[in-house]
Amino acid sequence: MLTRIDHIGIACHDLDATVEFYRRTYGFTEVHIEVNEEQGVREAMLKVNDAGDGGTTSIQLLEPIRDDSPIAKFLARSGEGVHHIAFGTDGDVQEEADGIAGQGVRVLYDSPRRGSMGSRITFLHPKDCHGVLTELVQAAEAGERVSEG
Ligand code: CMX
Ligand code: CO
Repeated sequence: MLTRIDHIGIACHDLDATVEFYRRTYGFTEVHIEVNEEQGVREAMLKVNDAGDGGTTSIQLLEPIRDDSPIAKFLARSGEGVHHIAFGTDGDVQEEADGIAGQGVRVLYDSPRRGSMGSRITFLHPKDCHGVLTELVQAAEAGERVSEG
């Protein structure tokens, strides 16, 4: 089951400046920064709240590290702004994705890839979700969390 908003993904040109804006303006001080080579981003997760199901709800700021990454492409076309929403599941993310694929929604990955802090992620095509790029997230168990970069 999808039990929370895990995060809102926001594309930005300058990660450090945008993190500073969120800290200063909203007081979100719990920040985790990492590089995800596969996704082509340097990213920051700013925790907004505990979600009550063991997960959290965060703002994910995304700065491209390559010109051919999805975030670079998005910034070139649309500029800075909301890029995707991510729902958190309390179960297996692939099972969740399979169920949604069965309703005719395109799932972008054959199997989950690595997201922030060791989570498992996949995406649904925005054209099948009323214009919203949608991510599904299974948080790592507390003991499995890995941070990189
Ligand atoms: N939200 C809504 N619509 C979007 C979109 C977005 N973020 N990105 C692209 N689109 C739309 C475009 O507007 C375009 O629409 P039109 O055909 O009407 O013009 C259409 O989708 C195709 O756009 P495109 O630029 O050709 O985009 P691509 O097909 O190359 O890529 C997508 C789109 C979703 C398949 C690609 O961005 C992707 O694979 N995303 C998943 C991975 C990702 O986003 N990683 C970064 C975040 C990592 C993280 O969250 O951890
Ligand atoms: Co995301």
